Amino acid sequence: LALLNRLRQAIPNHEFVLHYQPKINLANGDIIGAEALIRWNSAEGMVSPGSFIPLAEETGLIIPIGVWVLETACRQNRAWQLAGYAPITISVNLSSRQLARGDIVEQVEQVLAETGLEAQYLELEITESVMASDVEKSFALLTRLRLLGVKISLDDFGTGYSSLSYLKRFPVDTLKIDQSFVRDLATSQDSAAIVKAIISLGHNLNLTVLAEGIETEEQFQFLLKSACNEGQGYLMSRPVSHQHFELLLQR
Ligand code: G
Ligand code: G
Ligand code: MN
Ligand code: NA
Repeated sequence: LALLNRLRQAIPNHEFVLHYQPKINLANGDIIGAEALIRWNSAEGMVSPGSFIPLAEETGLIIPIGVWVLETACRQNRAWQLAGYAPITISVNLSSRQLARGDIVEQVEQVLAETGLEAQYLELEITESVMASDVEKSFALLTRLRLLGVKISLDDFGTGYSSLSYLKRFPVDTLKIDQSFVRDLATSQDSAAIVKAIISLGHNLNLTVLAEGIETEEQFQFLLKSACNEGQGYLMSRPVSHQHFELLLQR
């Protein structure tokens, strides 16, 4: 309860910040995007999203927090564009609860209008569990978001249990291969086979494929050879502050 009371105050107290992790074009190393990841700088120290996001989801606080994240991320991306950097896509994680509310399309439209960011430079990351909860409703909302021009990526892909027949007609642009498969690439033939299978599945469906959790040069080379399009992970960069990310854009 103490944590929950503090969490309620975190927005008014300006205790949240976003960190940004670059997404790289594996073939040429260009930064093509950034995933926004929330950090809570509470009076009692940093609290990891792994512990407060579930609480925020249970209590509904994820709704105002989600709006804050969306606004802050879009405003930051627009600021980088206005500063003259080559445009990148900003990716924001969405909880199923944010889709369940039903007004996510209006929220996104409003934030894009407010911040002046073009829809093509915003991507929403959802997990497979989102489509499992209410498929028809998720389909409808994601389709409307894509009509706005927003991109959709399927996060942690391979860990859920989505039917592959959904995927064929699911309104999605990118598959994000879950980091567990990437981590075990060198030691597990099964993981290597799964990664290759996801890449060819994605490409056959005309999707971009991104691998997350790349930590070693060996993993990087495997993914490059396997024609994975994009990558993200500590090998390239940890999630960093907006100031630090701007230094990465300058290189
Ligand atoms: O940022 P990592 O560093 O610790 O993130 C832990 C978990 O929290 C991940 O599953 C990530 O998707 C989730 N997360 C991080 N930021 C956000 C956010 O802004 N919104 C939601 N819904 N989840 C987030
Ligand atoms: O659930 P989602 O995929 O949105 O969460 C991304 C999480 O992965 C964040 O907690 C982020 O800090 C973490 N992360 C990003 N790159 C790496 C990496 O190379 N290795 C590990 N172990 N974690 C990573
Ligand atoms: Mn994510
Ligand atoms: Na993920």
